[in-house]
Amino acid sequence: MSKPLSHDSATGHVTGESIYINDMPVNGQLLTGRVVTSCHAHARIIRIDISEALKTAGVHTILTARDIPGENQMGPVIHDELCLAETETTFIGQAIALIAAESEEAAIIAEKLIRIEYEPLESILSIESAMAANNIIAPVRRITRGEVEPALRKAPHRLSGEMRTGAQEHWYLETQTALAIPGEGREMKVFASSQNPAETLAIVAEVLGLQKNEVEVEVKRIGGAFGGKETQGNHVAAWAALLADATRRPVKIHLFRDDDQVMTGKRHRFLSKYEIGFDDQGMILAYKVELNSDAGSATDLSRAILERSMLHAENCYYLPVVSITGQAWKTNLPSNTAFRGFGGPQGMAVIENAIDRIARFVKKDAASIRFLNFYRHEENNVTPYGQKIGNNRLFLLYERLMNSSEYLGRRALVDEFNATNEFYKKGLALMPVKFGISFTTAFLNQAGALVNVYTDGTVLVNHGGTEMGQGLHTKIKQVAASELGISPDRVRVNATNTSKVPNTSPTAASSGSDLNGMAVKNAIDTIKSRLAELARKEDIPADTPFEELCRLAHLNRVSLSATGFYKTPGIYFDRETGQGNPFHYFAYGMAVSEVMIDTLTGSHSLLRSDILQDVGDSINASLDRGQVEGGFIQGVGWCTTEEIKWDSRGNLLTHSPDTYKIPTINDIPADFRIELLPNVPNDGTIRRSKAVGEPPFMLGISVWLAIKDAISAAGNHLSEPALKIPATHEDILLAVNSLPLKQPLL
Ligand code: MTE
Ligand code: QUE
Ligand code: MOS
Repeated sequence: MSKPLSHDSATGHVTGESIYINDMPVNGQLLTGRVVTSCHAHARIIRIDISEALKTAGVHTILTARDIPGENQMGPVIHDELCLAETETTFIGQAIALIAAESEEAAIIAEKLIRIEYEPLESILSIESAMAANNIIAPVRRITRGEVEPALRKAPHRLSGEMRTGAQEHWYLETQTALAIPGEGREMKVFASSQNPAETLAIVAEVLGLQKNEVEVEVKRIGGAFGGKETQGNHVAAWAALLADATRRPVKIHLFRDDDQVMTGKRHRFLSKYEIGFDDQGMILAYKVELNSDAGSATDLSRAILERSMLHAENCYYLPVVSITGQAWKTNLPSNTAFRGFGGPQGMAVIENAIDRIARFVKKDAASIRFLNFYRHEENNVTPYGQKIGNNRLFLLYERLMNSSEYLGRRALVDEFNATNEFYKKGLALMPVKFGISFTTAFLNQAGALVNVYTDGTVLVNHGGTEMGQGLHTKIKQVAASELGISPDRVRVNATNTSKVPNTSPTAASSGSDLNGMAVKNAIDTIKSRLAELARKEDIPADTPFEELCRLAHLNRVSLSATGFYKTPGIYFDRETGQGNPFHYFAYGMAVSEVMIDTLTGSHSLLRSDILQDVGDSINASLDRGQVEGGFIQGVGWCTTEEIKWDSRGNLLTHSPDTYKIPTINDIPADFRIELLPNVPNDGTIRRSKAVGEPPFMLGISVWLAIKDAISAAGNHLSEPALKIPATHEDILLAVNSLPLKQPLL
């Protein structure tokens, strides 16, 4: 099944030898780039005066919008995002001017001498005020099955409410960084920290007014991305390229942590409204949900993210009658962007909260209500968007995890603990996840590769995916080695480069190894069939070593280099009707988490989490476990401590690690048990594996549900705790204190 090959960079990261952009040796000509940004959320720009700043020693150039040789544009899908602001600013942190200087110090001195005169305008800083002003970013979207209003009216029981999920900062360890090196004429080479080198190339070419064949983008590795460098890595690349083009010197921009947090977009916060109808058993009969996202000031990927939230609004549950609507709202905040899960977590959180409420209403354990409503084979196995659920793993996961986590026994222990402790309360919850694998934008489901075999039998693999810590290059190396039947140390995976493999998709949607693995296999199949033909013609014995075969191929003038291509078969989605088959398959996972809260302080501790994840036949079990751990904990952060706040002017208040709390070693479960579901090959993918990058994120919601269970226990499970995501200690305390009836003294 899996090979114990360790991550490509395991030693390199620990010893510090792995090269990031900031470690690259550049000649003595390197200049530092600095971005001057807006301090108003919404204002007219009256005047920009750079004359004093330009006199600063060591400053080479200062650029504003009018100096852009090409198009002033960096929107990835909709062209509604300026590279540099012109007459108006639409969020705090928006780029207005660029400085290239001999040193960071000189650039900072110059920045202070730039005079920008603003006329402040009214700003919109919340989803509610965007709604009141009808400030939409895209037309409303709908997915429906049946008539929801009559079905809700007919249901024996109904619950309705509102659910808020918060923004989230990516907190990649390497902040946004790019190094642009001018070549001959106006050629430009950019070393980028980007999940999407092809799009970085497109944006750089566009702002410089160049053809795509004049720009080259290379990505060796990214110091973490999590979706934050799918589009927004393009911004620093475009700014650095503008400065390099103007000065004809290499220019690097490496954002300070606080600047990065202020300037870049985050996970979309959502304000969602729902109504759910169900019977006495807790079986769902009808569900109506309105998903509202805060897009920020420009479109970025908001449409695709909203779409994915709608396609995950039912999570693992069959909804006979359903109405899902989605709206993205425009505010004066940085444009929100991709973040692990890509809307999935926001859509799922609403129904998971609703199911919790159903369980409390019918006085049954929430896990049993989840089980009752699961998709079932041959009966209720069609999603609201018309895709059939094949290879449903929910029952396999549920049975195995309920047993291995000893759910029922621990439920009794938790109840007993709660009956005998006044101030500490425990909570337990199960959370299932079904995550659709494929870009819902069909054309993105393609990949390319270029495989070079050398005459000594060693192999250099180029593919379109980027390495951001997830271990993609290690998996690709294993795929190439096993397809060729050689040892992995004879295979090297090259830095991702747009001149080797062009027109690629972002490394995103968890499909990096699915897509690029297949493209690499396709290239290797071509080389293998050439070698087989040679062996037949020349009567070369079957046991000839690979390197000898390669040498003979060269002598017989057989090409040892091939491109490969892959496109996912059978996927389509009609946005108008909200129907189709958007996903190649589903990745499933399940988690049980147990927490304890302190009802006097609102603090919580995560006692134990058991996770069971379906990764098909794992290509590399160590890497997959790493993704499950990291994804889960990042989800726990979103659900508990990571809270983003802005002041009334739109200034980010939580702009550094002292005010924004990501999980640390103390936040992992005291008892953490991860298992990969055994013996579940996934037909039709590379090595029958499954995607793993994003799905475990949403299992973090189990911790939130467990916290809610613990708060509920403080009120004898008689009332519904009002809780948002994240449930910070403050929220927990407020929820406990607002329970109408607290548990009486012992
Ligand atoms: N793991 C690490 N270490 N660093 C990352 O930036 N990004 C996640 C996930 N795991 C990320 C990560 C996201 S958002 C995605 S979409 C996938 O990795 C992308 O890689 P894959 O498609 O190769 O799984
Ligand atoms: C999941 C994703 C992405 C997605 C759809 C998903 C994603 C992404 C895009 C996208 C959509 C339209 C574009 C484009 C990108 O869609 O990451 O450039 O024109 O970038 O279901 O992760
Ligand atoms: Mo991941 S959010 O699809 O980069």
